[in-house]
Parts: sequence; C-alpha cells; structure tokens
Amino acid sequence: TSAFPIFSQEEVTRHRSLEDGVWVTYKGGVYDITAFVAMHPGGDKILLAAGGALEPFWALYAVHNQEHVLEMLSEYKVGELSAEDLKKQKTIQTSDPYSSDPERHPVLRINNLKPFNAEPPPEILSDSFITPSAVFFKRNHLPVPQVDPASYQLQVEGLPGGVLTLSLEELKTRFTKHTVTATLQCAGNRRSEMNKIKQVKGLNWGIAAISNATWGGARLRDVLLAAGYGPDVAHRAFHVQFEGLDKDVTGTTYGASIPLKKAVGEEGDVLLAYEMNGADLPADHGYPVRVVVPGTVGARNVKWLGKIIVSADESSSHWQQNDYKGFSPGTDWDTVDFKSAPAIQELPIQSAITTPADGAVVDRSLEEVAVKGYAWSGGGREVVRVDVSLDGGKTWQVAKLRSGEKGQAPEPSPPPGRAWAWKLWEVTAPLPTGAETLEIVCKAVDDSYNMQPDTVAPIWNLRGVLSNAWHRVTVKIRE
Ligand code: HEM
Ligand code: MTE
Ligand code: MO
Repeated sequence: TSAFPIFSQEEVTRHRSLEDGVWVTYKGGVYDITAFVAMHPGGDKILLAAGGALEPFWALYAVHNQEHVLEMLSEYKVGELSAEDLKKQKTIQTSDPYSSDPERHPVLRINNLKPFNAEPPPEILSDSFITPSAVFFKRNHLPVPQVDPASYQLQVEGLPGGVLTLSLEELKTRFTKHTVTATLQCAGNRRSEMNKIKQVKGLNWGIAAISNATWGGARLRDVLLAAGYGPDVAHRAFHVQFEGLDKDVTGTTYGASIPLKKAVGEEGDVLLAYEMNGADLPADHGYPVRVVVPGTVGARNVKWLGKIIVSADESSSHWQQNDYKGFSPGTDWDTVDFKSAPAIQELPIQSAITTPADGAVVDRSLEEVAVKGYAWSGGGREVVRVDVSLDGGKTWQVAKLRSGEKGQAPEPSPPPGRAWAWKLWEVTAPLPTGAETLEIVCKAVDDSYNMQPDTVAPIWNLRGVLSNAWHRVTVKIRE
C-alpha cells in the first residue's frame, strides 16, 4: 500500500488554475505542480494539462522523455489516482484518435495514414473532368472530426450585426444554393520532384494532389452580408479567418484565412459548400460544411468549418503563419524567417502528364503514343494552351484541350477571371523513328501568359511547395 492519499479524477479536475492549485496525473500518480508552473522551461503551455493527465501532452512534446524531467516531477507528488479512474484514463489514452476516420477507396495511394493523406493514380485522374469524390485527393492534418448535422452550428464573428449563428438547415434554406466547379490543389503537389534535387520537409506527393469537383452551397458573400457586412467594414478589416472543427490534443483547431476582398467579391465565387458532386460532403472532405475558395491554394479551403471571423488580421494559425509560404532555394531551416514571406493564396500555373507514366514502355507496333494530362492556373486565370514535346523540349506541338466530359457538350467558357476548373488535354503523336526513348514534356500557358519554369532546381524551397516546373516523363520504345 502507498503512503499517499487516494484521489478521484473529480478531485484532480477541481485543481486547474493557479488560484485553485494546478494538479496533474502521470501514470497513476497525482502531482500538485502549482509552484512549478512559473519555472517551467516550456512556459504557460503547461497549464493546458491542468486538472488532467500529462501523457497526451508529453506524447506531443517528446522533450519530456528524459530521466531528469521525471525526477523533477516526483518532487511534486501528493497522491495516487483511484484505481477505477486510472483504468478509465488508460482506455482513453490507448484509444486511437483516428479510429473514427471514414473508410477510403482502395485505389488511393497513401502518403500518410494518420492523419490520412492520399492521392489517386494519375491515369485515373485524367479519366474524368469531374473527379469522383471517392478518389479525390485527401489531405488531412488531424483526425476527421465527427460532426452531428442536427447540432452543427456555424458562427460568423467580427461584423456590425454581432455574432451570427447558423444551423446546417438555416445555411441550406436561408441562402440561395450556388454550384461552382473548382479545382483544388495542395501547395505540396509534385513535391517529390523537389525531393530529388535536395531533401525537403513534407509529404512526398506525386502529381495527383489536385482534383476537380462541383461544389454546392451558400455563397460566403451572402452569409457575410446577412451578418452585417457593409462598405464601412472594408476600411478596418482585410481578412476572413476560418476555423475547422478538427483539433489536436491541445485543442488547437485547423485554421486559415483569405483576403476579405476575395470573400465578399461578387466574382470571388467563394462557397460555404455542403455538397460535393451532387451529394452531401464526404467526411474526409469536410462534412457537413467546408469553405471552397476557387483559384486559391488547398490549405485555405477549410473543412469541417466551425467559425468565420472577419478581422484586421490574417489567421494566427500555424498553417497561415509558419507554413505554406515560398522561399528562395538559398534559404535553409537555420535562416528561414516565416514572417518575411506572404502566405500562399493564388497558385501559379501548373500542368502535368498523367499518361504515360514515367518509365512506361510503348510498343513500336502501335505507331503512335497518346499523351494525356491536366493543366490549371490559380486566381481564375484560364489555361489557354498546353505545349507538348516528345524530345525533351527541342520541338513542340499544341495539345487539344478538353473541358467537359467525353461525349458531353463542353462546359461553357467561364467569364474572364473566373476560370476555376482545370482543363484536361491530350496529344496523339506518331512515334518518332529511330528514337529508343522519348522524353515527354508538357508546359501550360494561362491567359496572363504566365508559363511554367523549365526546371525544378531554381524553384526548390525548403518546404517543397509551389512545385510547377515543366513535367517530364521518360518512356521506352520496344521494337
Ligand atoms: C520543456 C518539464 C508539462 C510543454 C520542458 C523541459 C522540462 C519540462 C524540464 C525542458 C526539457 C529539456 O529541454 O531538456 C515539464 C514538467 C511538466 C511539464 C515537469 C509537468 C509537471 C508540460 C506540458 C506541456 C509542456 C503539459 C504542453 C502542453 C513543453 C514544451 C517544452 C517543454 C513545448 C519545450 C520548450 C522549448 O523547446 O524551448 N518541460 N513539463 N510541458 N515543455 Fe514541459
Ligand atoms: N481543413 C481542415 N479543417 N483541416 C485540414 O487538415 N487541410 C487543408 C484544406 N483544409 C485541412 C483543411 C489542405 S492543406 C488541403 S490541400 C485541402 O484541405 C485538401 O482538401 P481535400 O482533402 O478535400 O482534398
Ligand atoms: Mo495542402
């Protein structure tokens, strides 16, 4: 038996402030760390664990896995947690926060399982103008939150009308439903090509962290107007922040922001989407509501949307401030200053070859090769041309652009500046005689005549974002 008194979790939970004392538990021990808080090398963060267990926090900050930290802690021991409460705690701690993640399509290529990050095989991507939701690339930073549609509430803050709270039903019935076909691309799409130059930090995406869907929902503009947005607001607020309902163990939610101008602009086409390809949003894509910011980097298209804040400032979230920014190839992790670069919003011109795959073999007897791919540009700039070369860039031909599905009428041309959807393209070319290998290259041009850089090295950056060099695949010809 222990010399220490036994405490219930309830008793421990009562001690979670400097006034009431700060108690924590660790492996069944109860500790009164009130006096230690001001000495903690990690600062105020320690209070996040007040009244509860240290384990989930120390799992996040592994600096604590050291003998001297445990010795320090032992000085503050005041008791033992009751056996019953310890058992409950263990069940919670061993339960996997990702266990309620949805099932996924087996064709997806998984870059990371927890959190789930996956892309479809490229040849599937170019099969259809609209990417089926099941194979649409998935990029989660955290576990998928389970949101009950009946009790879901969206909050809109920072406008003269005060806080506007909308249920899912109100969002669907009070505002006209609009649909927008828009391509989403992760800032890290094609990162693996940068990795070949020099190691970068991030998931090793291939060329398919990009997909296209038809989104249905209320216009953000309409919701902001209903919440009291008027021209006077534009003088004091410049940003619209979004908070997701997905959280890490410290309770920090995913967040991002976009310029207010984009959010309220009549031609911004920003949606609070509750539908994807004609059905409810799937869990992985933000059920029940996500923001769709056409022409803007994936990271700002916040899923599982909980809160909208109109503000003078950008989102203070890690993903807005200290990630998703571009730097010089000469900047490394010792010299990088995240404050010195703007957050990525509109993405640059992009294109890639989806078939044939790099390293594929084509039979000479086929006499020709069919090359297919996608092209897209950010900010609503329309792709006007894709050039394809079979000889590494010496000679070029112009690809045929496809917008609608095969056999269906093409999508009507978007109004200028609102080309939110990608273009699929193809070229069927005779196999050049004499060649043993083909170096197939593609590059796209948008309506501002922005073009892709020819090689990766000059645009390499430590985080591996904005990877949009000419895409090259090498194919062998079998005689
Ligand atoms: C760092 C002790 C709770 C977050 C440290 C260090 C010690 C320490 C000794 C320095 C480690 C080293 O560099 O060798 C403790 C004790 C705790 C406690 C005794 C509980 C009684 C927490 C909690 C959190 C936290 C609950 C987070 C929610 C951090 C962070 C650092 C740190 C972020 C790193 C600071 C830096 O990198 O400069 N802690 N800690 N700590 N702690 Fe704690
Ligand atoms: N929203 C929340 N709440 N949590 C997230 O992890 N990931 C962002 C963005 N929105 C993310 C989020 C990133 S980085 C991208 S690229 C897109 O969602 C991916 O959207 P998708 O999974 O629907 O393809
Ligand atoms: Mo992303």
